[in-house]
This record gives sequence, C-alpha cells and structure tokens, in this order.
Amino acid sequence: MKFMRKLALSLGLFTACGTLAQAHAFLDHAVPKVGSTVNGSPSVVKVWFTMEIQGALSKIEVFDVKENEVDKKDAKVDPADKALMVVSVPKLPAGTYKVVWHAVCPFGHPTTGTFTFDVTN
Ligand SMILES: [Cu+2]
Repeated sequence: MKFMRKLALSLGLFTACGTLAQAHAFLDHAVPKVGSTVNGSPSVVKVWFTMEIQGALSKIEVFDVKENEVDKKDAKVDPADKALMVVSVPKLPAGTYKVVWHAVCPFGHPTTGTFTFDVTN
C-alpha cells in the first residue's frame, strides 16, 4: 500500500512535468542576447532558463564558425540563481559564435537548444 502511494506520487510528478511545458527548462534569455551583435568580446556567456536546472547534468558550450569549442569548459550554475548558467570565454575575435545549451530540469528531463551571437571589434 505504501509502495503504491509512492508509485502514484512519482507517476503524478512525472505526468505533471511531462505535460506542462513550464515544467521543463528552456532558454529564457541570455547575455549576449540571442541573435545580437556585441562590440568587443564578452568574458562570459550567461543563459537564464525558465526554471531551476540541475547543474551537474547541464552545460553550455560556445563554438566558433569552424565548430571549434572556444569556451573554457567551466560552465556552472550560479549558486545565487539556480536558473542561471555561466561559462567563461577567452577574448573572442570578431565573428559569429554558436551557443549550445543542455539543461536538465529538477524532474530529470533534458532539453537542448542553440543560438548565435556576433562579436565585432
Ligand atoms: Cu521537466
């Protein structure tokens, strides 16, 4: 009986998460802004998600036009805002950069997406 209640509870949570788009982590906004052109290299790329994400399972990667990963591979969730993930980048030359994000919501559902921004000098 106890087990059945637990099972029902976990199925209920799963269903809630599976049926509500809000229960998954999607990109809310970013800095540099999605599709924007920035003058000079940013030092970090920040992505805010629509909800908290699991830091250990989530990441942000930044690629140049040749598909080389240029970030410092130190993507982490901001301890003060668990919906925000930050990754450092070196001084980026002018060009177009693609950000690839992989997020996992607290219910364990993975989402992914990409956007680009341009750097001019
Ligand atoms: Cu979810």
